[in-house]
Amino acid sequence: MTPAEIRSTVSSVLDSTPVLDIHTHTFAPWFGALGLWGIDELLTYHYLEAELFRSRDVTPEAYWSLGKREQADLIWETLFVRNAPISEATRGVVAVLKAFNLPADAENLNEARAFFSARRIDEHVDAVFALAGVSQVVMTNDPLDPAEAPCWQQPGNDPRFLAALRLDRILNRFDAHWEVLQAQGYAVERGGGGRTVSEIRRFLSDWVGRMRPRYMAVSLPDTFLFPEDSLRSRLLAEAVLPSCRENGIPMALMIGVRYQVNPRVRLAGDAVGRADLRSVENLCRDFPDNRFLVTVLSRENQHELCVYARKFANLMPFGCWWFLNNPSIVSEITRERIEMLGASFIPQHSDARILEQVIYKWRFSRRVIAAALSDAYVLLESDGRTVTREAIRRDVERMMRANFEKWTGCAAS
Ligand code: HDL
Ligand code: ZN
Repeated sequence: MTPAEIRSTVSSVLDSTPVLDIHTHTFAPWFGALGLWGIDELLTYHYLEAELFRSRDVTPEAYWSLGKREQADLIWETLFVRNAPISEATRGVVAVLKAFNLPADAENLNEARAFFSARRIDEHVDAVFALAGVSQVVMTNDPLDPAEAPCWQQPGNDPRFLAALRLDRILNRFDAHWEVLQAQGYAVERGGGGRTVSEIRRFLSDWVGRMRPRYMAVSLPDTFLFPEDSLRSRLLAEAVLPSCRENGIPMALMIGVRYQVNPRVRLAGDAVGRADLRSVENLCRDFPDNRFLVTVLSRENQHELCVYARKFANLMPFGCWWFLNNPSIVSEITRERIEMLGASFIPQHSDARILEQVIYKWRFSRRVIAAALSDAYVLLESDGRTVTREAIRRDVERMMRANFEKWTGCAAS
């Protein structure tokens, strides 16, 4: 194939391969109001709130005192009317509006609001997933979240939405949440004494049975170390990782957050720090029967993560997370991964918080992944190997879903 034929083949294969989106904050319709969608939610995304405070003379406190629609109106006027929406997150809203043939340059949100308010969520999910080229998404499910826990009393069954058991409140903030565990009937103790470890193991077993999660997950600070003399380290080693092995599911480690550096801006208040990835080295080496999904938040940690993935076959790097999910950085990360790992990694997840975000996040990601992948095949062709459409399809299928399905045991290995 010529380079031009390779590029068009890669793009058409990527566009026609439905992805399994392995990490999102979306919820199936049976979670009710927890599932965010529509133009007001799209505009009050914390990425856009952060950008608002840089472009408008409004304090966070004044902004938080507004209602959701007023907040959305202020963001629309500031970032889309008074300024060109050239950032990643603002351009994303433009792409979503265009996908539904809505004007992206309107002075107000009247037409967009009328459109979304007329949508019925179940059909809307199908339409959004079709536009995004997504077959399934993995949610982020927190059994200690008081808003979510009741939903699991009578769980629905929506095969488009898979569960992931999120453990931040237990592993990072046990002192603030141990009493919630106690109230759910687990004999845990402040500080982790007594039967805490075995009771956390029982808690995990109960929730795996209830949620059927594809993996367990935790986000970790840039200061995360393993092993260390801490309750987190003990719970990870003695409860969480054994439970993952017992249930045949991976552990997702999402490392490098500096939490709430500016609490005034709430969800937008987290930042990034370079982590010591020897923690990943220790975990992969000392727990060879566990499988790890790992994503890191610092661009400086990405190359190390690639190297570790070459050392440990039980390490699956995934995604260009959060502050890295920008075309310039996604390109760099994807290229170094292809160069060092071939097709043995998971290039991306959307991290969508609002349903329709999967449309733009996957459109933007496919564009960048296609360019990186095409360059690799053009080099292969010029170095002496004929590239076929079938070879491209096989690699794309592997990266966009089969690697994950194999890793989580939901497909024949
Ligand atoms: O911890 C996480 O899963 C992060 O993705 C946070 O939710 C973060 O606020 C986010 O939405 N990043 O895209
Ligand atoms: Zn996330």
